[in-house]
Amino acid sequence: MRIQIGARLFEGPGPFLMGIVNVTPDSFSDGGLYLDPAAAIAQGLGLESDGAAILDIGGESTRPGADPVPTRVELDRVLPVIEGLIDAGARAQISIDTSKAAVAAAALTAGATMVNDVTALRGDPEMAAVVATGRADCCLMHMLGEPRTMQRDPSYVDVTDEVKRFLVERLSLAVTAGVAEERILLDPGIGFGKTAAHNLELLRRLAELVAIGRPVLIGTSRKSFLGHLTGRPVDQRSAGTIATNVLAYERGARVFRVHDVVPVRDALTVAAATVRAGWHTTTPTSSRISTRS
Ligand code: PMM
Repeated sequence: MRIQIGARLFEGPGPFLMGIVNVTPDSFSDGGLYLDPAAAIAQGLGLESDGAAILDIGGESTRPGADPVPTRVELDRVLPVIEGLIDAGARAQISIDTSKAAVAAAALTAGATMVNDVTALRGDPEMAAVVATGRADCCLMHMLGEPRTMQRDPSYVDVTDEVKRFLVERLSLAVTAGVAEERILLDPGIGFGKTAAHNLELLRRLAELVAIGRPVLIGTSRKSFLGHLTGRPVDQRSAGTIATNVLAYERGARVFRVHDVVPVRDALTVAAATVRAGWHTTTPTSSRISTRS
C-alpha cells in the first residue's frame, strides 16, 4: 500500500535531499547517462540508498537553449522509470519534473506523489487542476522567460524582490486553483533566467524567500555559475555545490536538489548539527521519511 504523505514530509527539521534522475539525452550534466530505463532505475535506487528522500524524475531538459520535447517522448522516457522504481520497492517520494499536465497526470497515476514544475503552473493550463485533483505535492519555481531563451541577458531591478513577488503570486494562484497550501514548496530557480550575480544575490538573501512561509527548495547542483566562480568543468563542481547548499540551509532552505547525494548529505548533516545541536544524532537524514509500506 502506498501512503500519501503530503505535508508530513516537511514536519521534520530537514534537510531533505532530492536526488536527480534525468532521463534525457541532453541535460547539461548527466544528459544521456540514464536514457535506458534500467540505468535510470538503478540510479534512482542508488540515490535513495545514499539518503535521497525524494527522487526527481525528468524527461525534458531545461538547460539553457533546450527545445521542448513532444508529450509522447517525455512519457516514454519517464513512465518506465517511475513504474520500475515502484516495482523495485522504492521508498523515496517520487517527483515528476515536468511542465506538461498530461505527463504529470500519468506520472501521478504511476505512483509519483510530487510535481516539480519549473514554470510554476504557467506552462500548461491544465496543470493546476492535475496537481489539485491528484493531491500531489508541488514545487513552484521561478523562471524568467523559457529555457530556449532565458539566459539571453536576463535583467532585474531587484532580483530577490521580483522572485519573491512572483512566488507569492504563484502560491496564491495555486491555492485558489485548489492545491493545498501545505503541499507547496517554493524555489527561486537558480540559473533559470539569471546571471551568476543574480544567483549569488538570491542565495545571499534566501531568508527573504523563506519568510514567505513555505519550505524552500534549492537547486544549485553543478550549475554554470559554480563553473564561472571556480573555473571547474561540470563534473568537478561538487565543492561549489556543497558550499551553496550549506549556505542555503543556514539561510532556511530545507530541500536540496542534487546529482550527488552523499557529499551534500554529509555536509548538510554537519551543518544541521551545528545549527540545531542534537537532532541529527537520533534521526539520520536517510531514514527519516517512510513514504510507502
Ligand atoms: N534545475 C534543473 C531542472 N529542474 N527543478 C527545480 N525545482 N529547481 C531547479 O533548480 C531545477 C529543476 C536543471 O538542472 P538539471 O538539468 O541538472 O536537472
